[in-house]
Amino acid sequence: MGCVALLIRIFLLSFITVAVLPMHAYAATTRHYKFHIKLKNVTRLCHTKSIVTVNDQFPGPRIVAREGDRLLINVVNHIQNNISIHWHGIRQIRSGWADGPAYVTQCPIQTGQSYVYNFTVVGQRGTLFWHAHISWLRATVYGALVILPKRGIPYPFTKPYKEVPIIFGEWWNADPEAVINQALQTGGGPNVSDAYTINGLPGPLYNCSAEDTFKLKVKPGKTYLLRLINAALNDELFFSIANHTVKVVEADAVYVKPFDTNTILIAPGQTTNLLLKTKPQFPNATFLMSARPYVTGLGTFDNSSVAGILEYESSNSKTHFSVKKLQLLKPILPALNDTSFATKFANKLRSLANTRFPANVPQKVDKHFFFTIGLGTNPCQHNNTCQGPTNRTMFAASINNISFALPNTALLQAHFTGQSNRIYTTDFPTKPIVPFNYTGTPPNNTMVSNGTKLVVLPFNTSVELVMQDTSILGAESHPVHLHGFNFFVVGQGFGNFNPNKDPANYNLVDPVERNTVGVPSGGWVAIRFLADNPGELLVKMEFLYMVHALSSRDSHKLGLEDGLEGPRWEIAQSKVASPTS
Ligand SMILES: [Cu+2]
Repeated sequence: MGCVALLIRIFLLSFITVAVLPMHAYAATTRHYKFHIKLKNVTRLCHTKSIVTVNDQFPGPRIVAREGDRLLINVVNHIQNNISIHWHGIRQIRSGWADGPAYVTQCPIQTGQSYVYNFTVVGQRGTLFWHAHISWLRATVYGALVILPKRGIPYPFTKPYKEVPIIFGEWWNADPEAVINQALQTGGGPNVSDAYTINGLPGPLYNCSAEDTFKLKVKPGKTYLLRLINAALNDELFFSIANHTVKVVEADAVYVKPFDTNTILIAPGQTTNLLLKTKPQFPNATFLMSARPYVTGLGTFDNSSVAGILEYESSNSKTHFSVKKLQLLKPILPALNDTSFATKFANKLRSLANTRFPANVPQKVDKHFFFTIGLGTNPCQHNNTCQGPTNRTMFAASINNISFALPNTALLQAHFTGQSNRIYTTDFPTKPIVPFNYTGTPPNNTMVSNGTKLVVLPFNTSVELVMQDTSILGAESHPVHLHGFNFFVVGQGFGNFNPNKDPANYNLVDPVERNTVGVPSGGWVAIRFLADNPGELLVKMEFLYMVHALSSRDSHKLGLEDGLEGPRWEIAQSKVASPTS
């Protein structure tokens, strides 16, 4: 599959001296869920097709737990495809086997088999989500994962009257597996989606979809907590509600300093909690809430808009008025390529950084990494005709010009059974082997190398990673996701990162802490984190056109591409085939 990944393994020198976390009086609960992976016929945009679901639900069931709870989720596979489920954003402290990426932390669950995911939610509360982590099954297999604070612990903001998940997705009329398989074969970008969805519904801006519209019914004068989740495969999305301001209070299950805005930007893999204070009186109108993509690259993309409706309930139930007669107001969203908005929005996100919720930003750095993130090419194989970007090449995503090759043994298993030598090497370069003008005129030779390479870090290393977009085959914003860790976004900028000047401007006081960040188009982002979670980190990039891993290894059946052991990085690309994230 088109993906680039880097695995960073964190060595815990003694596995015996694992500290036991102090237990508070709070009684943690074990919560049991059962996920039956089944096919179900679903109709959207007047197309009926069979999709993969959990328990016949689309989107899938909501998982709710409190901080400190243990989750036991038994996944039973009733379909022909292999599957695995990833708990996106969960830190998985010493529970790497439960993270879910197929061929990384586990072999996939085969037809007729089951697997119990067993993990405890430690030190996290907020909105996350779960999704399938093999091939493109996550196009329909996803759902909300809500972590409430421990019992008796309030939110650090107004107690909401109600809480509502708002999950963005992407819908293909074709079978998503066929879409990604074709892209992997030709080396071109996958066909773009036919619609975006809110909670599985495309809404009134699409043909044939007025009945398939998400409606949020609210009362005047109340505060609602909207738990936004971007479960789309490829696209960063702008979102706005007509004539309403929202307050951002959390990102990736970490509280932020609250700020008001009319529009938010959310990358695939990110979550954002918003407070919506409804108007004090019944307004004689209904309001569209709408999302559409933020796009910076050269490839084709789905430029359509999804919408739901915010509908006020009249306090006067006797008036049998018709909602349909009310004026419908529409929000104004930024232009599709509004990088200025994206930059300003990113800069507004700050950690709470108070006594209760400190921002433990590493102030000193043990290990520096500089990664170029971008596209490249692999040769077209077997006398085929390819499509990326020429008929003799296939698009490949790369980090430091190395495109990740997904193994066919789960990496964590290889490590655990002492067979890592034949599965991966630990020589991933900490910086580009051949430096160049990353955002200037691209080099003529765009070929990447392919391999399953990782970096080994001693336990408790404090790490700074600068990720630099490249202009090879087009500069583009690349969302990057780290498994098993949150990181602090200490700096970002445009052009080439300057190690002599840029660190002076870092925010080491209250930078936002999250698990997914966008590398700015034609720019760079610097993150810091403490490598305190033994396991394996994957730095992975998935691009629209990147199909590299497959091109040289026929063992890569499609879709194998997601996942690594334990904590991992994934770099998803907007508009690129990103099977994971
Ligand atoms: Cu994840």
